[in-house]
Amino acid sequence: MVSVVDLDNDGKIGKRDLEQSDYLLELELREEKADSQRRMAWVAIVSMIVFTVLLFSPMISDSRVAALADLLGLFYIAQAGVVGAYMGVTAWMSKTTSTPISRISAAASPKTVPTAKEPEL
Ligand SMILES: [Ca+2]
Repeated sequence: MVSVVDLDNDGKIGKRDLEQSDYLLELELREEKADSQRRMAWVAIVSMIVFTVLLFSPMISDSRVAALADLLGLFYIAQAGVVGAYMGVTAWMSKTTSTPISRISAAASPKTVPTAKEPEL
């Protein structure tokens, strides 16, 4: 967790410190979300591989595989859908969401940041 601290080291907790810690918290949550989505995609890939190996192993009889054929088709489609959606959404989000670099450079440009005195809380 991110706590509010004097991030710009000017000796007081101001509006800017709050904004920065808000932003750090947002980044942390975004990273957590991305981690869990990546984990889900990996589980989907690994489950497809494990299921395929299991189906070809002698532990499962041919009749059982034949009986489950329809269900297995749906299983593969669903798992591949999870992986495909993960890749698509990741690519889309990297284009649409603002990156830390773009935000920092926007905040650092003199046009957007007034040089007013930081209000104290
Ligand atoms: Ca400060």
